[in-house]
Amino acid sequence: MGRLVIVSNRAPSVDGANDSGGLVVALKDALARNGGLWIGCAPEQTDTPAASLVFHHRPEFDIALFELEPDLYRDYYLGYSNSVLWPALHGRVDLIDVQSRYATAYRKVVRRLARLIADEVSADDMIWVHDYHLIPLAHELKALGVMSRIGFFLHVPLPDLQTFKAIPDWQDLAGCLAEYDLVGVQTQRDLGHMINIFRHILRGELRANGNMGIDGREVVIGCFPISIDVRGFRRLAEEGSVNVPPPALPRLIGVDRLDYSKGLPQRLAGYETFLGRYPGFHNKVGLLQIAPPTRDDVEAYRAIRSELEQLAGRINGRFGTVDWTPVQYIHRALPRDELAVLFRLSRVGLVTPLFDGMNLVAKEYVAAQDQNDPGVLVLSQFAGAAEEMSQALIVNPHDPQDVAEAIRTALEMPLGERVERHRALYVHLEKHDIAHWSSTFLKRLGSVEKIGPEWLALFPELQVRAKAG
Ligand code: ADQ
Repeated sequence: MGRLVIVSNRAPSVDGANDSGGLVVALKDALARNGGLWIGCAPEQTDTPAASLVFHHRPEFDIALFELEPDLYRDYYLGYSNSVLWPALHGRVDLIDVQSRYATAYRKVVRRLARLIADEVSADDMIWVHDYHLIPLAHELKALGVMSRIGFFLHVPLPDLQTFKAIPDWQDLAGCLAEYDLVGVQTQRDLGHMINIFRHILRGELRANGNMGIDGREVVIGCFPISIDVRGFRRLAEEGSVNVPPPALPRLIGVDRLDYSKGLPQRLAGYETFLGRYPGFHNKVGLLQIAPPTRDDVEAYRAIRSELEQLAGRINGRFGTVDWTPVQYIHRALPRDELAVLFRLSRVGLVTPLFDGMNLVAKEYVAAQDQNDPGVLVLSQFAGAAEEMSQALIVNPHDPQDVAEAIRTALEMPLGERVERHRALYVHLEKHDIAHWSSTFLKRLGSVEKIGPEWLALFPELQVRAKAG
């Protein structure tokens, strides 16, 4: 049996320092089983990148880093990945910044990476590629004769056909996506979009078994909602909050990367409407918004930062008093254990993205709650998580009145209803945690029909680079 090979833009750190939560937790066991390998970009760029992968050994798996020149990395990562694909996939076609050097860099990086991987993998290894930074990888690997099963998971949304077509290389990109043996997305919503994209752009046919027939091949597609280590996060919140006093006023909390897809200005507008409409809550509630800046080198991200600062200042100026600051705004990332405690001690979790693949904060907020006195989740209908979490208060984040009413409902919700809603959400999450997500995806990928190594032996010409396992 071959190895599991994970490929993502960013690899886990070599010393395990950033393991907590997220993908590493999900994949550690599967990687450890067969001497797995995780391939990702080196954290630092260099003018003289190594001509091969740079290996580091960890007890559970190996990490192989590929090095890139600073200019190439910038055009591939900040350029094509985050100034073309990210806005397009999040429906913000107005923010797409088309530069031909971005697309060139993207394809160059993926092609270079494919060559490094092809030298490393065997036909019976299973390759799992993550996210929009690396969409053409299967195409490049197959061109090099790699025979392994290759799966892809898109963490962000897949938009509808018309929005997808705003990406300058849309036909090409759809073709690249269809070269994977398995393509996974977060939600039924995105699965529907994928079927439409394959149908209209590639003349794909939906088969009775749910797969797509494209160009004489069968592409397995599926919806695999990502989750968190639910029990682990609950423990973190429980243990961390012993002896921590609750906040002086009931707290609303928002935790997000500072990104235009997260709907932060709209959230503040909803809170402002709430305060304007319900003066009885003045001095009786506070909003804590934690939003560390990301991708600061991209103009759209600088703009959202100053917009948010202005809005928070306006609300505090309009409603604040000497003793009361309605919005507390922190620009830093906080350690996971601190976040878990803050979630547990907040009466309302505000998760109101305009478009989000899943949104793990929604799941972390629920996992962190005290089941005997839980808080209430206010969740955008446009977060992937809304498909699974219908017991949250579902809102339209574009409508400040709707958000304001949900905040009031959440603050006034009786204990019995809070407990009931939370129980339903928690029971679902506990069953559908991150381990469930990764094992479902890998089982599906493992069951994809491929030519086995015994057949390869009979056709040596197929083994261009498929070294014996
Ligand atoms: P993101 O957009 O980064 O990821 P989200 O799911 O909201 O995703 O959060 C990711 C993690 O970052 C969470 O664990 C959260 O606690 C942490 N985080 C956010 N803000 C933080 C802060 N201020 N301090 C510390 N930690 C913070 C993409 C997609 C999502 C999808 C995930 C996983 O955009 O839709 O859910 O991948 O697939």
